[in-house]
Amino acid sequence: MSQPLASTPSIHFKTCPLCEATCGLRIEVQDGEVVRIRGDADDVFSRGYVCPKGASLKGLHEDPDRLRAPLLRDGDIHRTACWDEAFDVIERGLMPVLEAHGRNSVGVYLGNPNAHNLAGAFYGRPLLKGLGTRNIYSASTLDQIPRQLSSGLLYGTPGLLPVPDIDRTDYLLMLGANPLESNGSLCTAPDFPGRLKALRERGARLVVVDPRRTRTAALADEHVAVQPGTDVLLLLGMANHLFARGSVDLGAAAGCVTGISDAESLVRPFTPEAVAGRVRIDAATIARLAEELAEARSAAVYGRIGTNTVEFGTLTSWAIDLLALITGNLDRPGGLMWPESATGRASKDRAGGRGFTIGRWKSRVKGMPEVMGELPVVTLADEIETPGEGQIRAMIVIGGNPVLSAPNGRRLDEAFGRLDFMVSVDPYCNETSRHADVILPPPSPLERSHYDAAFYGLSVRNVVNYSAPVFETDQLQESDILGKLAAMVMGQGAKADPGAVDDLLVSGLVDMAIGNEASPLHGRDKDEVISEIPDRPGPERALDVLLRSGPYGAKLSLTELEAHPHGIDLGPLQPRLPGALRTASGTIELVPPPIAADFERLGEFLDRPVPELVLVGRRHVRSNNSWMHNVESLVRGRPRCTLQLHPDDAKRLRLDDGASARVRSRVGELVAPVEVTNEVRVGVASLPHGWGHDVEGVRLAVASAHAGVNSNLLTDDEAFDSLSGTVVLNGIPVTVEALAE
Ligand SMILES: Nc1nc2c(c(=O)[nH]1)N[C@H]1C(S)=C(S)[C@@H](COP(=O)(O)OP(=O)(O)OC[C@H]3O[C@@H](n4cnc5c(=O)[nH]c(N)nc54)[C@H](O)[C@@H]3O)O[C@H]1N2
Ligand SMILES: Nc1nc2c(c(=O)[nH]1)N[C@H]1C(S)=C(S)[C@@H](COP(=O)(O)OP(=O)(O)OC[C@H]3O[C@@H](n4cnc5c(=O)[nH]c(N)nc54)[C@H](O)[C@@H]3O)O[C@H]1N2
Ligand code: SF4
Ligand SMILES: [Mo]
Repeated sequence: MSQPLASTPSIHFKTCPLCEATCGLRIEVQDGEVVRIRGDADDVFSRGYVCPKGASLKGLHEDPDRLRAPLLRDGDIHRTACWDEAFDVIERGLMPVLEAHGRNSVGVYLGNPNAHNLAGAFYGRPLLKGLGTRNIYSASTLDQIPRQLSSGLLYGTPGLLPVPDIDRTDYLLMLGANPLESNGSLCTAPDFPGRLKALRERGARLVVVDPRRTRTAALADEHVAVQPGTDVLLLLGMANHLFARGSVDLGAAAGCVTGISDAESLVRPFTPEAVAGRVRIDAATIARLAEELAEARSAAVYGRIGTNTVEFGTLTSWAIDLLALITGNLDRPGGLMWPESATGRASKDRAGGRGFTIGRWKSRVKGMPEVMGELPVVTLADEIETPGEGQIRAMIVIGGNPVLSAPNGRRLDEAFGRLDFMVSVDPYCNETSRHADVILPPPSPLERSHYDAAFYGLSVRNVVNYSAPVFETDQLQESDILGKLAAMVMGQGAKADPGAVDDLLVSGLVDMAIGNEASPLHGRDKDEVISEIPDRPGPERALDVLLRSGPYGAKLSLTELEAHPHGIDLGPLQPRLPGALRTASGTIELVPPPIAADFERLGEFLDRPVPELVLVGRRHVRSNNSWMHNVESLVRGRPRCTLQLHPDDAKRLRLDDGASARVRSRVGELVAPVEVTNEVRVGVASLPHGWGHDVEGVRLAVASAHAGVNSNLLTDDEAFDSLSGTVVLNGIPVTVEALAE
């Protein structure tokens, strides 16, 4: 079992890996057990903030249902096995599928936790490369791909995601985000709630656009209750108004933009008056919001899930950047800015590159274009169900629970049940992994090291923080699990040594560093560089190479980070135009052809009648997508998986608070308890996702007792943003009726 690394009692500092906020935790350990978890008051970024999830890592670590050893399917049940046996079963089950049916016959699904651990950062790619399949799916097409795609098109690389500079802004227009529950996303800002309060205290203005009066909206100066799915029209109405008034000012971006007059022509039909009825916000408000944005000393526009997982997700994201640009707020302190991640590639300050393309290949059944090397989850069930060459017959699911998190969950559940072979890398036997022939469990967050490689690239300050494991474990580290799977699919057999993948990884990264003229390691002797990297197993060496060769390489290394357990603050965000641009022209290409083409869909959308009732999601600070419901302290209290309805809708539907309602959509139906509340606007119902734990075969004692229902039985796998393939999770037309006794 677990043992403390240091003698007891001891204090450990660790970055919380559960969400994007990267809070520093102070963990007190005695006799091999966690005594207390608090926020680390000395953390350079989070300064003591912690939410209930971070504080409950003890419960997660000690959860008896959290798997400590692999599980193997034995008929309808799973039995515990040793690691060697588990890899033997994978060798015998997976390799024949690859050999008989080719590389594309094995599909991969990567879930959200991959973005939150070093194994996902470094070992996913070798595994995917080794597999050579085009059937790669991830939670990204249930989430942020529209934002990445719009950045790819505008700036030449999907890695250049601008974030709102919330600590310095004078005006924040926030759409479809609820950081008081989510703690922020694509905008890493620990203590987001505190930062919003500080924003208001310094006299800046906060406007929240959301069909629900969330806790974030309640904190704002103004709440604008938009019709779900229509933010694109609201934003275009605002841009139209500014163009028409002639108050367009590109600020720092002037001189690095092409296509501004094309953009002006594209938005010309979308006057505030033309869009008002569809967005259900009056034209005067739309015009006023635009003027406020333009007149503020600095202003940022920030959109998240409610603007990404909608029918026009990519265009909404584009319109957000357009507004920032034409109000002079792109790349300006207090506006939208680009972080400079310490593990990013050091680059010479020279604009231009190869640009960004999508659709290099298409999905087999529906011909959906690849974006960033992956195919949309909305078509995963098609690829499993439809016979023919390239049909998916086996799946590897890593840190994902698509049965609960992806649209049309029932169909996907059945599709997984039909696979010839399935591997899950997951700490739980849950709704998805219960279909697996083999479940390989990674250790708990307290038993692994951590560095937020993904989220320091989306952060409101440039920071770094590395934390060592709190406890040792005799489980395989996730990097070894993925490294071993990578070696196996490359044909090295079940006894393959994952360490060989480490060496390959480090060698490749050193080659890149030496070859990059902007890197501090440029031109150095390879063996010499490798000999300077402390020899450690797992992802640490790779992380060290990236730190040493990155934009702050002259002053950073893993050793340096280890000497600073509360993190190192590298300062506020800095302007990066034009050097950061990677488009072929070296400019911001404001109207790339796919964006222009997508405007053709908008006409029909503008004229479409508003449905009587649409469903949106919601998050709660004690929940984390589908997987933290087995921690008692987080699910205690009133059930949270309720169907929120506005009192007028409840009355019309003859539903009282607490009644059971049947909800139907095009693809499915469910029964949920009704919560009548003014929090949602008329015509909008809300149900959180990630629930529905009462299915056969899961090992989730606590979660099953607080089961809730799976809202993704209602979301539709034929409703997606056609540019990015990202599913519509918000604004699903539904009907609701009282459950007949
Ligand atoms: N506690 C907790 N934290 C989390 C998570 C969690 O599950 N629980 N999940 C993490 C993940 S994976 C992510 S991606 C982030 C997401 O972070 P956020 O985007 O901040 O998450 P949500 O709370 O879902 O906020 C989305 C808001 O959009 C609103 N909305 C719905 N439809 C529309 C629309 O059409 N227009 C507008 N303007 N608003 C709309 C919803 O009412 C909701 O308030 O949170 C992360 N943090
Ligand atoms: N209706 C609706 N659906 C949604 C959303 C919504 O707002 N509304 N949000 C969408 C969003 S933004 C996202 S990101 C997706 C998330 O979709 P997924 O990533 O598919 O789902 P999660 O619930 O995050 O599941 C994470 C899985 O990883 C496991 N896990 C936890 N820690 C680790 C680890 O360290 N390593 C490994 N290997 N596994 C681990 C958990 O046990 C769980 O099985 O859901 C999407 N689905
Ligand atoms: S806000 Fe996120 S990072 Fe911070 S303690 Fe909570 S779950 Fe962890
Ligand atoms: Mo997400």
